[in-house]
Amino acid sequence: MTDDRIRILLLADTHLGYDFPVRPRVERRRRGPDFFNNFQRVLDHAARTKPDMVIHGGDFFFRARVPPKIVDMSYEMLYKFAQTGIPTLIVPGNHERSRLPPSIWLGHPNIHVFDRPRTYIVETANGAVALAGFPFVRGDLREQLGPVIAETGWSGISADVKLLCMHQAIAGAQVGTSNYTFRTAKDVVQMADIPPEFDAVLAGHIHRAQVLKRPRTNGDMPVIYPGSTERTSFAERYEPKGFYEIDIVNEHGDDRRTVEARFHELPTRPMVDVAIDGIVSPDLLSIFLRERSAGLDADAIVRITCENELDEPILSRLTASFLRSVFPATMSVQLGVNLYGEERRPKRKSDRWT
Ligand SMILES: [Mn+2]
Repeated sequence: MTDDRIRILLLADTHLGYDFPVRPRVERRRRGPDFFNNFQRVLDHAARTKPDMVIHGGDFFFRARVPPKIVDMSYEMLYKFAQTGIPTLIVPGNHERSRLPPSIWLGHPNIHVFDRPRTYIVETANGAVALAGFPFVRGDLREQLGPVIAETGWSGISADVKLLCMHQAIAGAQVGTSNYTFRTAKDVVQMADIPPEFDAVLAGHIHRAQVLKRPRTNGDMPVIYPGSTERTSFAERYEPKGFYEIDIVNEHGDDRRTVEARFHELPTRPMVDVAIDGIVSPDLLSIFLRERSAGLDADAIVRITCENELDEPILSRLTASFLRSVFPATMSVQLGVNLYGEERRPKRKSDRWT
């Protein structure tokens, strides 16, 4: 490794606060701590390896209104990390409705939020990096995107490296177990609308880690999604979770820079489906589920699904307390939407994944 590279750690979609009730009514294995643990693992890695900056691509929290305790826990982790002196930039995502809850914790001089379209400059030993970014933009991007990118002021700023940070779906991004691909919908960023002068796009919103390419005459521009740091739904059950270490290398001594991205995987608990066959008799349901759970990882996240329509006597037994009584306390158990028919499914296919 040479010394003239600019090193960036990129993470996104931490969804802090997910399944983390402040005053839980029932004792059961929650997924909330998994999300905090992986966020802490990323910060620990960064504190050890000391990149020039850390960028969070958005969906820091799991939703817009977060209990003050969750806000404080999350920001305190961020604040402690900022004490290392490493600049940390955050793009507000759709889950926080394009705006992070205000707090004195965010006032740390090393924490920078893209609270509006703007460009931050981070000076490194190997050059100045201009980071243009904007909070998540809802709805039709065909008219909005150009002006929003222009509003960051990126074109008037001189720097050695220019990066564009956003929390949006970009054409070509894939999600889900059947590889749903975002293409031409009006809320999808089209590659041609990304100014070719940027060295790379660093993005959140898509929960599967992937690197896309924006074609250019002088070499493709990488568009990097680190994905979520934990699985937010069963649609992500086969995806490795983690973050990217990105090196920007000035190999040729001229204006051309090479962008290298290495994925670091984080530990996650396995997600498994346990299907109930419609022919299981209600009296044997607990034995059936106990047998199924015996073969699973002790930390499994279990989803109960059905292979065919279930009768009312079976459905009425599938209560939360029943499930807690048959599955080990170390597992998290949830009911799949297919148990209840169509009406509870999300309206849009892509809504499930971001
Ligand atoms: Mn997200």
